[in-house]
Amino acid sequence: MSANLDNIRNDIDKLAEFNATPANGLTRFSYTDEHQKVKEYISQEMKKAGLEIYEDAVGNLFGQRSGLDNSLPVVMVGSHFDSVKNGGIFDGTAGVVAGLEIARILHSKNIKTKYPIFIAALVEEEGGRFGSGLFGSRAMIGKVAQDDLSRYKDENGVSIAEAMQKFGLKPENLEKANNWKDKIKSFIELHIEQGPILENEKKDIGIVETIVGIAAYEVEITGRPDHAGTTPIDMRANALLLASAIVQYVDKLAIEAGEGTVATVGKLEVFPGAVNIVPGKVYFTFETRSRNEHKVEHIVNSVEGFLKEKCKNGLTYNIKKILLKKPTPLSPKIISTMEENAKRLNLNYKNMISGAGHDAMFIREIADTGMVFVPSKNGRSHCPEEWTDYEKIKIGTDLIYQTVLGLAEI
Ligand code: HGY
Ligand code: MN
Ligand code: MN
Repeated sequence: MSANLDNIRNDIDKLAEFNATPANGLTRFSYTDEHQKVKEYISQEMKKAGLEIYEDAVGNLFGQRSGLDNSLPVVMVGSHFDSVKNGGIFDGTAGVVAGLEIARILHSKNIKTKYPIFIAALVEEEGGRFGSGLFGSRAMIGKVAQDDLSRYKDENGVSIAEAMQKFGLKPENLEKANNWKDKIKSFIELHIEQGPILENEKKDIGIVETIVGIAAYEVEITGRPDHAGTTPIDMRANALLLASAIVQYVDKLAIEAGEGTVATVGKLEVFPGAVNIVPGKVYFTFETRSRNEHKVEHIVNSVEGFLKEKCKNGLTYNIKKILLKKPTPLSPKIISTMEENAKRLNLNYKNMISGAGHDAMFIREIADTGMVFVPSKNGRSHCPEEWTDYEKIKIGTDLIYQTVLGLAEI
C-alpha cells in the first residue's frame, strides 16, 4: 500500500488557501486566522484518519493512533504548518501532509503497531511573525523561556503571549508543552530540500545525515539622529553607516570561512527613517550557519569584535542571542533503516547535509530522529516560486511509511 497522490495534492492545495497574502506567495503566521483554518482542516483530516487529537499549550497539534501498548514511547511523524512571509506552499506543509497520509493508510488497512504513532503539526517553526524560530519544537523540550513570550513581538508590537491569549491559549501554561522527554521513540520529518542538489543530481530522495549549526542574533546600534543638511559629515554618529559595514562584513567572513558556511543580515530597520535625518538607530538581525561549529563561532565572535571596535564617538550597540545550535547529526539507526527501505523501493537517493534548520534538530535532543528531503524546483524556497512535484512528496511519504512500520513494529 502506498500514499495516495490525490490526497497529497488535495491537502497541499487546501492548506495553501489559508494564506494572508494570496497575491504574493504564502504567509501563514502562528495564532492568526490562517492558523485557525489550518487547525480546523488538519483536525478534520486527523479525525477522518481515526486519530485522537489534542493541541498542546503552545498550539502544536497532535493526532494519536493507539498502539498495542500505549505505555510505550511514540513514533512521531510531522513538521511545521507555519510559513515565512511571502513564502511557498510546501515548506513544512509537505511534512505535515506526509504524516496525514500515513495515518490514512494505517487507518484504511486497520494496521496495528506495537508502538503508538503520533502525527504532529508544529507551530512557529519559521519565527516569521515573532522572530523566534523553531518555537513549537523547542517548547516540546523545554527550550523556550517564559519571558521569551513577552520579549518577542510581531510588527504591530503584539507579543507571543498576547497572540497566544487571543488565540485561546494560556501563555502561563508554556511549561506543560515540555512533556515529551523519554516519550518519543523516533521522530521522522519529511521536508522539501530548499536547495538545488537533488534536482541537479536527478535524485528523488535526500536522506539527511546532519543539520547545520545555526547562530542568530538581533543587534541594535544607537547613534544620534541629526539634521541631514546642517550636520557636518565628520561630526555624525550615523548608526546606519556601521550597520551597513556589518552587512558587508558578515558576507566576507562567510566567504573566507568556506565549507559551505553562510551568513545573512535578513532584517534591517532604520530609525527614525526619514530622508533628511541622519539615522539615529538601526535594528538588524544576522545569522550564520555551517556544518563546522567553529566557523559559526568565529563569525559570531568577529561580528561582536567589530561592533566593539567601531562603536565609539557616540555610537553604542546592544546584541541579543535569538538562537544558538551546534550542528545536529541525525540518528545513524534511522538513516540506515531509511537507506535499506529506499533500496528496497528502488529509489535513487543521496545522503546529504541540511543547510536549513528544522524542528528535527531540537526533537533530536530527546529522541532518535531522521529526515527525508524531496527535491525543490530550481532549488528555490522561502519565496512564491517554491515548488515541489506532488509525485515527489508521494515518493518521500512512501519511504517514511515503510520506515514508520519498522520503527513502530507492525
Ligand atoms: O530558517 C530555516 O532554515 C528554516 O526554514 N526555518
Ligand atoms: Mn522554512
Ligand atoms: Mn521548514
